[in-house]
Amino acid sequence: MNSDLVNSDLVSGDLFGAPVIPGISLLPGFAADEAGLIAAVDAVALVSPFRVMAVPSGAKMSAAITNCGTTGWVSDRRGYRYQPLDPQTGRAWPEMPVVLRDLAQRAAAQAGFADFTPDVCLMNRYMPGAKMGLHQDRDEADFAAPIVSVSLGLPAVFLWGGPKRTDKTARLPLASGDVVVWGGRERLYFHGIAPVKPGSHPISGAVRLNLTFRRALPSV
Ligand code: MD6
Ligand code: FE
Repeated sequence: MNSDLVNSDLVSGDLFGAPVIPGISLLPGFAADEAGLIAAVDAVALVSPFRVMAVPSGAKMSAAITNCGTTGWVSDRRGYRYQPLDPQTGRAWPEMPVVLRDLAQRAAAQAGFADFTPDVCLMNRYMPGAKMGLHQDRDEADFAAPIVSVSLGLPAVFLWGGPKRTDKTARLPLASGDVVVWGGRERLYFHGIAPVKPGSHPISGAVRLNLTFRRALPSV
């Protein structure tokens, strides 16, 4: 069992020592083509650049964000929402690259969600020191659909809490190429990312990328 994991009542090891968390499937190294995936992220960012968004309090997030797909997640003084236009460019978000959509669908299927059709990929870019505070993902229309989360570049520690913000958190280390599929009973649990440690990744440099594929709009 990975010694970085704490709170052993929340996180146990499977037969092979891989961490097991209810509601979360970890697919280590499932995103094998890191270079191709990072190139797809770069192509999206040429059209809709990464930008730091404000949260409703006015504070700035520490990760920079962009999106691709038919809608995109945005945050500003008015709140959090999905919208079809990039507020920075005034145009539609870039289409979801086929290599990204395909990876998300294969990962979801592997984790038991046979017909996941993501309509958005929210992209987070972390520089060393950047983090993501504990939050719930609750802006999507349908909590039955899973979220597929792909980590690329610098490693990070995923913080996994409970239904209440004050619940204690377990720590799950995520490496480049790891994919997490998240759904079910724990869909609304609090979670976050610990401050990213300084380092260098051969393809991304001093950057961690996280791609979360979601079903944001109701299926028709
Ligand atoms: C990150 N991820 O890994 C932030 N949310 O940078 C998330 O907030 C997240 O990875 C829901 C499901 C999977 C995730
Ligand atoms: Fe989240």
